[in-house]
Amino acid sequence: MIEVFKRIINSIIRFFRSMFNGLRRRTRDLPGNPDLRIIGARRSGKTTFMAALAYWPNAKPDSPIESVNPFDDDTARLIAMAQDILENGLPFAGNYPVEDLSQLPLYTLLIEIKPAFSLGGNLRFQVSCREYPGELIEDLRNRSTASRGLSNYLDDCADGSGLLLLIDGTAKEDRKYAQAFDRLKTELNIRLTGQGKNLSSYRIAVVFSKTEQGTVWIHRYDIKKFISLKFPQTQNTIQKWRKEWGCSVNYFFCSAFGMKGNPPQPNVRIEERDREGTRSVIDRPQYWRPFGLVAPIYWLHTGKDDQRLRKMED
Ligand SMILES: Nc1nc2c(ncn2[C@@H]2O[C@H](COP(=O)(O)OP(=O)(O)OP(=O)(O)O)[C@@H](O)[C@H]2O)c(=O)[nH]1
Ligand SMILES: [Mg+2]
Repeated sequence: MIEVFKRIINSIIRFFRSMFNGLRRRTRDLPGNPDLRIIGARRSGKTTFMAALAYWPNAKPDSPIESVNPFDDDTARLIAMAQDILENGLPFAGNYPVEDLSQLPLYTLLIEIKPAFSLGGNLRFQVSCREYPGELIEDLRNRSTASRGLSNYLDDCADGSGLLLLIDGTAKEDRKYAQAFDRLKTELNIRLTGQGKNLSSYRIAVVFSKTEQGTVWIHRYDIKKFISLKFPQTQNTIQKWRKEWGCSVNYFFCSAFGMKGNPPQPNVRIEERDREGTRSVIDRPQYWRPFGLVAPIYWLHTGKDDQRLRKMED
């Protein structure tokens, strides 16, 4: 009798253990496939951001990100370009406006992140991203040029589900960004309300690139202070945008090239520096490890700010 009872108890324990392990390991797919748009001035680092994200070089084993995988041919080509160009210490050629927007590549990635606690499985989500040429910022500022090209880009942008504004953190062009984003707000408002979309559910990630550079790096623990010191007018515009739409805005730091060594130094060779920002290439490709690239994408998708993804240092 006791033997039978023991056997029953053991099989119940086995059943719950296998269920628990199954739950632990199961990868959960986040619903939805956000379709993001990246806007930023010339050489703010848009192509490099996407390429570094897609390539995801030298990930640390304890990184909260399990993997980043290409989902289509455009993205596979971007990775090949990252290997050919960035890994050989060269920069990308700039992107230029096109007549037909369907020619613009739409990069689709499958990103898997580890659970915040050891219990629970990985989380997987798919995201598409389209990069616009930096000229758009100039066109937005220049109210007299209501070019058809600009209008086409804005129409396409209004079809996206969220916006990533990329700003070179080393640039000294606060006024320029403030003016461009103010116009962008007005133009998108017309289009989104025209489509009957709810402005309050829109998300805007403001991302500062090239954070490994000293002038940005020293502010890495206080992004609010950084933006109010270096980009006060842009901050005003974005705050106004958030209030008027009742939408969500969040700020992020990132570097497509990252740091090297201990104490950490920028893994970068500077080619040129001016008001527009910094032009540079990777110094030691074998230690190339970007940071902060997934945090804004994940937030744009879920509205959740995962602090692990913001980590910049070892
Ligand atoms: N220091 C540093 N330089 C970077 C980083 N990301 C990009 N760059 C450099 O910034 C310059 C411009 O990068 P791109 O990715 O071509 O910029 P873009 O925004 O796509 O430019 P357009 O296509 O002309 O609009 C290049 O010299 C890059 O190597 C970064 O994280 N750190
Ligand atoms: Mg580009």
